[in-house]
Amino acid sequence: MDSTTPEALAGMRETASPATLPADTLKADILWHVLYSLGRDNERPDRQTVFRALALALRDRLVEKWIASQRAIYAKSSKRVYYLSLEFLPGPFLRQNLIALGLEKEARDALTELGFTLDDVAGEEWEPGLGNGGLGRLASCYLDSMAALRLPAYGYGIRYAFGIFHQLIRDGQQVERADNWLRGGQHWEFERTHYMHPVRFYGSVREWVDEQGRLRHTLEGGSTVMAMACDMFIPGYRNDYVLNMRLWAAKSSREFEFSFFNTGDYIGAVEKKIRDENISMVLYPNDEAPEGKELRLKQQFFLVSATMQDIVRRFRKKGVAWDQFPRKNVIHLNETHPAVAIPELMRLLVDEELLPWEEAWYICVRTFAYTNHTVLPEALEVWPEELFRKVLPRHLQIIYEINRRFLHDVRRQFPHDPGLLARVSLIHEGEQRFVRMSHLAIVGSFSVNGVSAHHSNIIKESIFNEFYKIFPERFNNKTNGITPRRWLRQCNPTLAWLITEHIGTEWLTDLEQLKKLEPYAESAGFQKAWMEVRLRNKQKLAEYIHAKNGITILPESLYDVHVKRFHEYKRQLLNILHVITLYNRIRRDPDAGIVPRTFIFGGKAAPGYYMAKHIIQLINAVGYTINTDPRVGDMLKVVFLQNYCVTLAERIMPATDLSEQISTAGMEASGTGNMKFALNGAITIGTHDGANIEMLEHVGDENLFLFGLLSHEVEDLRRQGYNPRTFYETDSELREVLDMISGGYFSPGDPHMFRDIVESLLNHGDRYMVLADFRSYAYRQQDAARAYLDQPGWARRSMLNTARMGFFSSDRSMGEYARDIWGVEGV
Ligand code: GPW
Repeated sequence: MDSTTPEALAGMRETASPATLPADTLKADILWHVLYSLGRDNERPDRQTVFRALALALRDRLVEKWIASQRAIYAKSSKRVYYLSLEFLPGPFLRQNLIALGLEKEARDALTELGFTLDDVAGEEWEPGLGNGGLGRLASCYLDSMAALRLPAYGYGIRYAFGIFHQLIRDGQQVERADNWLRGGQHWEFERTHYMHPVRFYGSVREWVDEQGRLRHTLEGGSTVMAMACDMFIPGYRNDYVLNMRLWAAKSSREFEFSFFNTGDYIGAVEKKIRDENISMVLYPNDEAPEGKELRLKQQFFLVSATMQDIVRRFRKKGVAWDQFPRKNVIHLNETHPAVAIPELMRLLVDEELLPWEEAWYICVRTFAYTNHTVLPEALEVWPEELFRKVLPRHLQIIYEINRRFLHDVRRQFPHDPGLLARVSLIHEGEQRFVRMSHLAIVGSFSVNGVSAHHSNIIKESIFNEFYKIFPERFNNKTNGITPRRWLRQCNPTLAWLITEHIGTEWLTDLEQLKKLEPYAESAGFQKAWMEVRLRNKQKLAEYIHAKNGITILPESLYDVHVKRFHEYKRQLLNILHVITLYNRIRRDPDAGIVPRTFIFGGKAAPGYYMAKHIIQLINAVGYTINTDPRVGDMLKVVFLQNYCVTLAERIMPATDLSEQISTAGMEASGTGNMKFALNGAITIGTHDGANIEMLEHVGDENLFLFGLLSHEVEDLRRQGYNPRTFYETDSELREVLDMISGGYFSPGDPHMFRDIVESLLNHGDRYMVLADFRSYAYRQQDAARAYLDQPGWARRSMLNTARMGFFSSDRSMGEYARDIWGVEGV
């Protein structure tokens, strides 16, 4: 019988019991979905159709396990963890889901029979770019680890119709294009079209006294938008456990407003619908610089209000008293973006459940935990009071009451420091008043954590020092981590295989097992195998670069890679100054014996961030000059890869020799790219910042190139009066580089093009201390080049980096959160 006839397919599905779909039905399931879910001829389906059908076939398996996992959580009455984040960056799902379900080989076989390869089919997936960078990606690594650890957890976020923009480089400049990731449908999720919560904005607060003489607050007027749940599944690694990430999409409250119809205003009705659904239309593309727009505040409350309704509904099912709420729930705030959850829970408890304020507050501060991800002053979120009052009038009142009581307590605890109250107040008072979201989050949470040891110390010693004195027991550190399933097993299958051949598979769920590789570091045979795998990865990246950028690079050259969001504090500018320095050395002496290098850059700049975009343009201009200069040849290449995203990171990490982690000391909270590179055997060149410092402690200083000022030296220098010009005047190589940029060497058509970059360094204070660190960076780069010439030595360093990255698994991070903050265990 022909296996593609509807009868044959239906028969095959009947014989497969739903609870245990065996793997060998995968091909039949794909063809079944091609016909019945996608409505296509299943005789010769195209690649995109096969991808969609395979996704549906896997979703069938995921949903079964998800139901079973949810039942287990309910049956155990476990305390639940709610991880609230305005951003998630899951990356493509196909390979991850296959690996977690143990279906990779079956999928390959099924696809081969259908005339496709897994690589081709996986290439059809468009990743959901529902985050900007590190913060969103961390949330997704954490969900993966929560599932691996079988934690009773839920991720909550927003299903933006448009994720982070797609970046093109045109004429050397960034151009943004809309990311229409939902075009063609979404096959991993379930849209719960009948599962909606109302979310209310605006209106005014009416105060009244009820029959018992209580003062009551009721919101009147305003407008209501519906939040529709969309669930995506996150499977644990081969453990039959599946969590969900619930993303809310905005839907108009009524399909059409009847009042408009009554007045015959049909178009007015449609316009209201469109306005409402705008709430979840687009992710704000600003990283570490809040936009302060009304729509963004509405997005935050939209997530919070819908999620709180879900949490309360689940809690109510159990019929226990409200004072048990913190024993049964913990709500984790990923940065302050969802911190309006604190006044929202107070509103639910006080206005709706009629609990006394003190009791409600007692519940609140035992329920919330807050992670801070930045100390950059411009990144700390504040909202103009007027805007807050307009959008969330009752919440502003509640914040004022929280603040009144908090300041009262502070005054009693520190009676002799009158200035203190203004500094810790939840409200910044000045010409204009602002709500300080970080202060709200600290006061309303039982735990406040930083994301690396260094960052957590800075929080305690400087930016939140006064809160640390008030609530010392709340402050703690949880160093970030990354999931080894995506960032080694999936993205670097050949290296993963080499490792597994020698130490078995345990490292996949216990990354400290990589330590067992250390004895092989001296083995010539293993070194050779290691370097062969790495070279093949580098060849593949060279092919990709050739296809995308038309640039030919030497796979044997040193791949020196700087990929992350563009931000002045991340100092891509310092890197390109060094590139130009090498270029000048080659121009002066073509036989200088410089190690052939390929510099690879990637990353997006916020569309309104002028300087970041300008630096992208400079890198591309320098690249053009160098790549077309015949004197340079293969000695130096500069490549800018457009649209850096999770998918592209998966190509780059396995092929990198030198990882650039060169932020101004004290400014990068942790970094997580640093960990991904090192796990794949890259060596780091970096500053004493964020998690670099802990990486150094683990890999040893002979295996990581550290340079530059320390955090306290940056501060001291700034306090003493930093004069960047002295570096310009005393360092002739540096001077030559800056003069070339400002003199139009890289922009012959427009000699002034990059002048303001040099201005920012020489005449506007060089806020990120690029010039102060230049010389020590250049020296350390020379050390790196020398080390690369000794290939066995490099192989040893590379392996030891991988072998010693165990600590940086997100399983370790999540284990610490679960034990020390949340008080939960695996189901
Ligand atoms: F400013 N991070 C980020 F703290 O990617 F909100 N986007 C952001 O908007 C912020 C932080 C915010 C990053 C940090 O820069 C990085 O150092 C850290 O590793 C990452 O968050 C995850 O903790």
